[in-house]
Amino acid sequence: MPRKIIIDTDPGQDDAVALLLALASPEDIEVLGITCVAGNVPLPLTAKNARIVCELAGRTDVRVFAGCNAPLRRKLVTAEHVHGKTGLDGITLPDPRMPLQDQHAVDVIIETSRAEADVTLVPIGPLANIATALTRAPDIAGRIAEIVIMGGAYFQVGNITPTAEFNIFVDPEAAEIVFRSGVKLTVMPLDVTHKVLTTRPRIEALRALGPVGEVVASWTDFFERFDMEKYGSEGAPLHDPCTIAWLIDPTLFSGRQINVEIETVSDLTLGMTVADWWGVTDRAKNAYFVGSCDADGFYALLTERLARL
Ligand SMILES: [Ca+2]
Repeated sequence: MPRKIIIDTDPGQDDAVALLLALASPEDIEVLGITCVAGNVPLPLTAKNARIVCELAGRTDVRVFAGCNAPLRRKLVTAEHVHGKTGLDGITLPDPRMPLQDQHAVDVIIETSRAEADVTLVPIGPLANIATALTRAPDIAGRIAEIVIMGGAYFQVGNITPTAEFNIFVDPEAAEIVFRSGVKLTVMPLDVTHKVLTTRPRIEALRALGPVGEVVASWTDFFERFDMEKYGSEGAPLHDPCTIAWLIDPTLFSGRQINVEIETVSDLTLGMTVADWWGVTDRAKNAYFVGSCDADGFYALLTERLARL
């Protein structure tokens, strides 16, 4: 039976690859809906980009919803410096023709979690939609099968500040609500995504797939310039697709069940995921925090699945 998921997203080129991987994998994943949030770029663009990606995948049947246009209590911070002005810079794709659904993303998350047994939420942007749903409808915490998050960092520390990863930094109060919700959590922090690098051979294999692979390669070509300059590595991390790859084949990844708390007060370390990797506190373990990945296996899976589109 495929896992029923809602992808909560702020596309973003790496979000787009995560969406494509999910939509290309119907035997493993049933996408009940795509809920959009403000993050990498403002909400009107993330809601547009999600539909561009659905149309690229030939999946105009998937329903796309807009959600929170700002973090719970803070001004939105965006990341055009990484993703470009549109969020999907690197190649120009047609404007979407499929409609944005009328319903608010938060209502969709609540209604779907109540209606379906065992829904998995996959947030790959800031956590405003998920936190708002959990706050407004606390009963859904006991019904959600799992939340699989791209966010946070411990050994890699931070990417938007010296100590914080972007998704958590943008909305630390929302992250705190999610990490304290009691729902089963799996977290893909920078510690793992920085091991999933867009090396030349991996990207050329994707580019050779045809039109969809060429689009993906154009996206990674665009954002890896920024990351390679920043990190001096061979290729850039491909963050968000780690969540979907984990749902398809968890044996590619390994991590630890640990306590993770979110810093919401300090100016210096705001949005830090304080991860008790070494078990030095007796705080309750609340998250499976992933630390490593078979990167070649990840790219083999991604290439095999995107070849279907
Ligand atoms: Ca994202």
